[in-house]
Amino acid sequence: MEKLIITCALTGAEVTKEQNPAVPYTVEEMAQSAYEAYKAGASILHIHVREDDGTPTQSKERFKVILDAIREKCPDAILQVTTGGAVGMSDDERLAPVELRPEMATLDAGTINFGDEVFVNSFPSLINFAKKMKEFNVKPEIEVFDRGMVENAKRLLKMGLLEAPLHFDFVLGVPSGMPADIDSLTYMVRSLPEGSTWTVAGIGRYQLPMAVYAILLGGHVRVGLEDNIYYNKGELAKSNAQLVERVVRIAKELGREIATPQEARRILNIK
Ligand code: KMH
Ligand code: ZN
Repeated sequence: MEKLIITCALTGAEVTKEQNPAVPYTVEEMAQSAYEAYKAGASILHIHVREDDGTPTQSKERFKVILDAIREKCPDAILQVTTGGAVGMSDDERLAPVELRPEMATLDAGTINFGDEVFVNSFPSLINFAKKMKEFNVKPEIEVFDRGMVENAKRLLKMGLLEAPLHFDFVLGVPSGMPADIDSLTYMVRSLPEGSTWTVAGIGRYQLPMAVYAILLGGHVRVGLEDNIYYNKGELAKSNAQLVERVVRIAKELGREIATPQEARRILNIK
């Protein structure tokens, strides 16, 4: 089995400091939280940015400042920008940080109910996102919330807009999406094109069990406050690093070593 790539999803667009004071907003908070997660063992940092008051933004300028601040503290970490942004943003707005040529960006592979809102990703939009990432030489992490989204990725691959080997993130446990259980996870894994890599992000209380399944199945793991603000039932996570540290401990106990950023680049075929 390959070494384990741990992605830390630092802040997202939905969770707030009111829910958990450890959710980072400011440049300094983002850089510090990224540094702690990286030191704990995260080789990929999944990055949304916020204004100082917590408002999500896809501003290229704000992204640049935050990416630079993170790079200064974590020089070899793989920085993965979100193009999901927050529900309701336009495609152009969402795509802005790709122009900074980060090593990776997310590509949300379909439309889904998201709380009481709809996270819209039409197929023409997917074409647009894939083209932009190809143009700027950014490796997509294909975010799939449901099984049909894998089919969208296969269509893009056939159209030559994505390049194999593909890398997927199964986001499991969003109330209207694929449930976070072992049957769903193995079904998703079986559906992938040959040679693909995958990670799993269990939402909320599913974060830990999904991570353990991925460690055992040879996949990779995403944890972080974006997806889950708790450490245990009723106990808030103290930091992003605390969530990463637990995955590192469990992986080591199970005989799975942790990938460095350089090893993660090789595993994901990032040039
Ligand atoms: N904030 C969600 C609407 C991504 O980063 O690509 C979408 C999201 C996925 O967070
Ligand atoms: Zn995200």
